[in-house]
Amino acid sequence: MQLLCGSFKLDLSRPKVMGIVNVTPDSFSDGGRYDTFSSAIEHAYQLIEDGADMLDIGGESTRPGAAEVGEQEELDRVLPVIEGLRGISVPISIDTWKPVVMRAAIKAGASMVNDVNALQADGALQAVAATEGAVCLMHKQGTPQSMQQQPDYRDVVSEVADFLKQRVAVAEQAGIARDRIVIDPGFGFGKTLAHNLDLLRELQGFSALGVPVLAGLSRKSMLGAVTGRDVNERLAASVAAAMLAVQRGAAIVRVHDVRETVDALKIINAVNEG
Ligand code: 7PJ
Repeated sequence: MQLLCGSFKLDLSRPKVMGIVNVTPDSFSDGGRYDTFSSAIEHAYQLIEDGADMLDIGGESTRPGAAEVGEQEELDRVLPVIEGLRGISVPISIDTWKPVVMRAAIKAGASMVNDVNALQADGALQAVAATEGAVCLMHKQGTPQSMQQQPDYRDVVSEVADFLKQRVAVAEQAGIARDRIVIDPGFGFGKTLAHNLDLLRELQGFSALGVPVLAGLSRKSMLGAVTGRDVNERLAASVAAAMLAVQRGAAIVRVHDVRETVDALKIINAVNEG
């Protein structure tokens, strides 16, 4: 399977690693805008050196309980970073649900939109359809502000799959070809630990929708709930979860710890291809 991603063609016959680059001011330092910019650029180059196949750049935290960021603030954060990375060897994905940010980011050089809102905002389908970029359609229940308050499903696996199937159809109708679309069950987005574990256990079924599956489990609270570890001590759990996702068909894993994930994937690839 191949993913068309602007001028890139991603070969998904082997799982790919998407490295996370947050362009959000560090609340523990008093660094200004330039600090935020330069540490994001530095981090991006490090992730490429570590073996990232693509980068996911985000200017608004979508973690549970996080505050929304204004459109202009988000643009001011991410555009200089995307422009600053022009010419890098891997595709850049923009993590946003805002159509204005999607359009500007693609114009600045991004070739994929990673939307936790699955292009449901007004104008989002059109923003992606008007480009050659790829898109990741993610499931969530509720908003980042409220989603962990009371996640509720009859059958989480089939409800998430039905939603994604419908969003793929809507995206195709809007003119986004199937070979530009990725789906993601949205671990941690309006899900209890049990829901997240069900989704990971049954992840293979999502491949039946006929588009590549992306899994984002890195450092998430579900891993903390299982291990009792703080967010910065979830490396082993994150790598284990990413490998479980890959073994269940995930084509792309979205991770913070690229180097370690790439090493682990090399073992899987060696065994599978040996
Ligand atoms: C995800 C994401 C995810 C996709 C975030 C975090 C929260 N995009 N953006 N999938 N998670 N596609 O990284 O903990 O799981 S932000």
